[in-house]
Amino acid sequence: MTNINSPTTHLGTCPHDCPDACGIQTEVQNGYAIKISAQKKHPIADGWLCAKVSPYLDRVYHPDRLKTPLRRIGPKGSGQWEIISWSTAIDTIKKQWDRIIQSDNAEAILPYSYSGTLGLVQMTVASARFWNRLGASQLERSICMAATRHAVRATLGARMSPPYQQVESSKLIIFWGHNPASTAPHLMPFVKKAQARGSKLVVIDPRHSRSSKAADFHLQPFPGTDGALALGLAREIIVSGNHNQVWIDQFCHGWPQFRDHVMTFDLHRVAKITGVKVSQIKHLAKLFVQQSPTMIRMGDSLNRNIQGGQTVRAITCLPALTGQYGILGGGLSCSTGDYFAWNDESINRWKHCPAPGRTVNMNRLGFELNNTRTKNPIKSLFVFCSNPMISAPKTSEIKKGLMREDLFTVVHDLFMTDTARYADIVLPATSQLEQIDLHRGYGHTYLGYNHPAIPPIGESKSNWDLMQLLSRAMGFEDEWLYETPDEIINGILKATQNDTHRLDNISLKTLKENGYQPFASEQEIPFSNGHFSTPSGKIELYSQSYEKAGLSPVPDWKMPSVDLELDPSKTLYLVSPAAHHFVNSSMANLDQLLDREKAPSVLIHSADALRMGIEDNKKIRLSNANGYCDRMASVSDNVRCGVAIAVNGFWQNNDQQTTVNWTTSDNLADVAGQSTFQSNRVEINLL
Ligand SMILES: Nc1nc2c(c(=O)[nH]1)N[C@H]1C(S)=C(S)[C@@H](COP(=O)(O)OP(=O)(O)OC[C@H]3O[C@@H](n4cnc5c(=O)[nH]c(N)nc54)[C@H](O)[C@@H]3O)O[C@H]1N2
Ligand SMILES: Nc1nc2c(c(=O)[nH]1)N[C@H]1C(S)=C(S)[C@@H](COP(=O)(O)OP(=O)(O)OC[C@H]3O[C@@H](n4cnc5c(=O)[nH]c(N)nc54)[C@H](O)[C@@H]3O)O[C@H]1N2
Ligand code: SF4
Ligand SMILES: [Mo]
Repeated sequence: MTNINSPTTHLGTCPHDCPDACGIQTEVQNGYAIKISAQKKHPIADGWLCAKVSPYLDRVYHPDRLKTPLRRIGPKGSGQWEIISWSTAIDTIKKQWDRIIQSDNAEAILPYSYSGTLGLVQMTVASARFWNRLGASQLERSICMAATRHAVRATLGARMSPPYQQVESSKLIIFWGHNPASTAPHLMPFVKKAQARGSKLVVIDPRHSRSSKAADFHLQPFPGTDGALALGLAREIIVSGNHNQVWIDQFCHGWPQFRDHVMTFDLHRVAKITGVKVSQIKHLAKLFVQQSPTMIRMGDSLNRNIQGGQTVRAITCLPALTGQYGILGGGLSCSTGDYFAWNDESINRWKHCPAPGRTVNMNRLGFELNNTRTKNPIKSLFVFCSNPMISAPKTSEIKKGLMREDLFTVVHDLFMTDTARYADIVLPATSQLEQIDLHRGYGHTYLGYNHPAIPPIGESKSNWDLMQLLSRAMGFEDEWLYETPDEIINGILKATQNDTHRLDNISLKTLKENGYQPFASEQEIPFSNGHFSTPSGKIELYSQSYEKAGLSPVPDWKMPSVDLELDPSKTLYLVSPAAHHFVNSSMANLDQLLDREKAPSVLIHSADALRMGIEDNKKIRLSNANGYCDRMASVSDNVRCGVAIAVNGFWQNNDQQTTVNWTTSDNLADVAGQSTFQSNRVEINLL
């Protein structure tokens, strides 16, 4: 007989939107999780968890966890609820949807989900099968890194970042618009090992970040000018004769056009655009050619820009000039997302579904909710794994849409988020400790299985359990809507094994036993076979796909138009990067982490503050045509002049405060329907 008091250990994987996808383990005693830690042998987690997930049990057992379904009984957003049973909740949803489908059609229902969990079952499949079967609107999932994916694929054919471990062999590491000390923390030990052996770290970021503290050289361009900086660097490398012509001739397509184009980016012009001195650009160009192998680690903030696609293309072309692709420690690191693709049909089941509904860009949620001119307006919104009132742009429009009396909104979450507050029905969701899943880190090359460690808290249900309830209510009989999570994982693994050799030694059984398994070796050097899966089979300095799409085929940078309504003497760029202690808005309701992140503030350079008469710790308003956000000023020299920084993720907490996304626009980038959070300017006024 087992002793009920002895703890059991359950292997899992961190589900959050973070490239590290750490292997975790939970100790459970008498059905209660008593400790969470990193798996010691997990090659990336290496026995330690980040600041945000270390106190995870506080999140799992938080008194504010939703425990039952709720129905709105007051005006929208009033916070007045009654507890209802699951069967009443599902019945209400079914009745509303039947009505909507009859009067409009299923396209009038929009499922909106994103990165609460990155699991294959609870995110990917739960966002696909039921909704496809229903014929609901499709969601263009372009809030995060769609332009990067598009631009890197156009240039290299695939996003094949080298495993973190290979950074140890780099002589020069460039964090470009990236702050991994906060956002990919398990990369840092590999970088530190390289530095201990004499490698140099360059950080390109308008602010001082936790990562720039470790830098040997820090360049601080204006936000959104990185494309020009990359093209200026390219020019400098070429005119100084330090490019590798033999390599370029063999592996690149469109060299003459690229070379001629970058010649227009002379360093004086580039210095004026970027605010970086000519001498600094020259110094970086020198490091770039002297310190081979060079690895550029590119952050996604760069693609959240109206020229996001062209910016990423310009940066992706740089390592090609000195032949860095295909060598150990060289190249571009951004995502391992294209090592293989999950078999699409096994996820979506398109063949058994009606024609997909129209596609709604998630960055235009507010616009679409208020779009009465369309043939088919959104009548019902179903949000899970996302908190668009905080994370999506142009909050004023989203709020206006959510307040629509004729919109039937359901939110499934662990907490009463700022989005859930506007729902008609709120449903309680399980945490990672309460659900099965499979994960694939986008920073490394391991799959990680997640065993549930504890039973669901209260009456909470996982996303997939909820999809099954909805399928049954809507009368769907297809057996693939009712598979267990393990059956789903097994089916997708098997279907994908027919498409790729990468999963040859991986099975559901081995994953469950080991907790994680590699799908590529740490020694594999991407592109070392010299093949790039672009139309030319080469690195496309001149992109044929961009040409076809009517975009500049060579990476370009143009001066964006300036918002004439803002007073230039009071206007700063506003950058809203990731917080150290939250993942997007997740975890931003935990007191311990809020205390450590400190009160929401906006960082302003002392010269700007002096010029505008702003003092440290005074309340200021950041405003533009989209709206405003009030913050305490934090005056220091930790950001370049002309730029303000307000980290993203803080909650509004019943409208007690506004967030940065009240000022961001829903304009889309040049490619892939990408969000443009970082193309933002605000006027600053004392309150
Ligand atoms: N702790 C924590 N970790 C996270 C997240 C989180 O919210 N918190 N979010 C996760 C997600 S979803 C993502 S996509 C990643 C994002 O992780 P990162 O790619 O690191 O993104 P950010 O923190 O947005 O921006 C990184 C740095 O880029 C700078 N930056 C912003 N705009 C520009 C620009 O135009 N040019 C240059 N050169 N620099 C610029 C910012 O000042 C910031 O210091 O992190 C993931 N990990
Ligand atoms: N201004 C500005 N805005 C940004 C960014 C920026 O840099 N600046 N970054 C953008 C980026 S990169 C991203 S990826 C997006 C992220 O935006 P979102 O995907 O909306 O991420 P979160 O805000 O963390 O909201 C996730 C929600 O899912 C819930 N959740 C967690 N696990 C589960 C689960 O298993 N089931 C269910 N039903 N719910 C769950 C969490 O409690 C949380 O409320 O934000 C974007 N917003
Ligand atoms: S958030 Fe990232 S670093 Fe932290 S535990 Fe999860 S995967 Fe690891
Ligand atoms: Mo993201």
